[in-house]
Amino acid sequence: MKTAIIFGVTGQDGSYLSEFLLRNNYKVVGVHRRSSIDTTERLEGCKDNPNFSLICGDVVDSGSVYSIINTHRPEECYNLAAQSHVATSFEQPETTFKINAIGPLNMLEAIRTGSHKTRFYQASTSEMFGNNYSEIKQPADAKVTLSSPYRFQDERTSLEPRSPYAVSKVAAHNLVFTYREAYGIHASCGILFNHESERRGENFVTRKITNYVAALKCELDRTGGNDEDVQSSVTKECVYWKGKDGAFYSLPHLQLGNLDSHRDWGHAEDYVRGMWLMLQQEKPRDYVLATGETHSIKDFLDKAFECIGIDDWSKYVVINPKFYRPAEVDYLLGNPADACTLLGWKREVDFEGLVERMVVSDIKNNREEQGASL
Ligand code: GDR
Repeated sequence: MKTAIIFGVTGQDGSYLSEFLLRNNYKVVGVHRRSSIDTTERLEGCKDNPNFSLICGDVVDSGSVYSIINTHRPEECYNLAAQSHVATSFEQPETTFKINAIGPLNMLEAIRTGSHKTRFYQASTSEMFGNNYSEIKQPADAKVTLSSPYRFQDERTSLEPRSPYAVSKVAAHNLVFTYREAYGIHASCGILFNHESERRGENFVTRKITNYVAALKCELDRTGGNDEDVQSSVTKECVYWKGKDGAFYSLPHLQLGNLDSHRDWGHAEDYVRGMWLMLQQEKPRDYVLATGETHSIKDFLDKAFECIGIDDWSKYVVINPKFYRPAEVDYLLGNPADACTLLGWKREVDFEGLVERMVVSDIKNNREEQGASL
């Protein structure tokens, strides 16, 4: 039985990866930071598995990282621990840099000095490309119609980070390359484009939207309101409507920032399979995981509101400059051709399926919470 250590096990990806590895007969050691509140709710699916154990550790504490890796000497080590919120990295650049760059450095040093056979996965990101992209012209004999010129990012696109978060991830990405070349460590980076799910943190734009849409649907259903009767009040910063009992009900607006940026959104469950595939290859290297499709935040809003039968979301959404970033990444569209060809990786969930799953799950959560408070 192989052992895998996952740093950052309590996050969205950590929980899906744990479940995947346990299904594939691994012993999983999950590492999380000590906290006075319970942060393990995403691990409900693995907590009772006898092959799963949870230990405390901090990636910025080199002694802690060294001791964890050398106690277990795992076959595989996945670094998913990060300060992963891009906007927060502008407010806390030093913390972001320490966790995201010094953290993996500690792991690589522990592997180099005491556990050389451990294969290492580093969570790199499409944010590293910034506003850069590669470009090809549509070939005359192309079998599919691409936007022309076709702009994308892949493993050969150069990195132009635009946030403290992205800079910290580039540092880690380059460290992995260095340790691979200099010491022959089996270390690979997954350059993952945005990947979301029912377990996504609530301050990322997708989950913020699906949470709101679910709350709206549940409130309209509960009070007998209708989209056609809903009015928007700018002064009260809310929408309101008359319920079937004649009383007025309201919900705050959904406040968002830049709606024009484009992201390549896939489902996290597909992406953790890709992480594992990278470590099964004889030779380490970096791979892009993406869907090959891009959508704007407006497209996401369209699809999410469509899931609850609303065609026009404009009265529900207001722009709050607070959610704009000092520097934005405008356009991401990943080309996962290498991962598809060399790893045999393929995403299963498409954009529409992703949004539907998130909205349905948030409606279910909302109804359960409403039921519990009755
Ligand atoms: P991103 O994800 O920065 O791409 O990084 P996020 O969901 O935070 O933002 C996506 C886009 O939406 C715009 N936006 C808003 N974003 C947030 N969070 N809140 C808002 O209210 C809002 N309004 C508009 C943003 O400006 C941006 O353009 C994610 C993270 O998971 C990273 O850790 C990961 O590396 C990359 O994806 C791939």
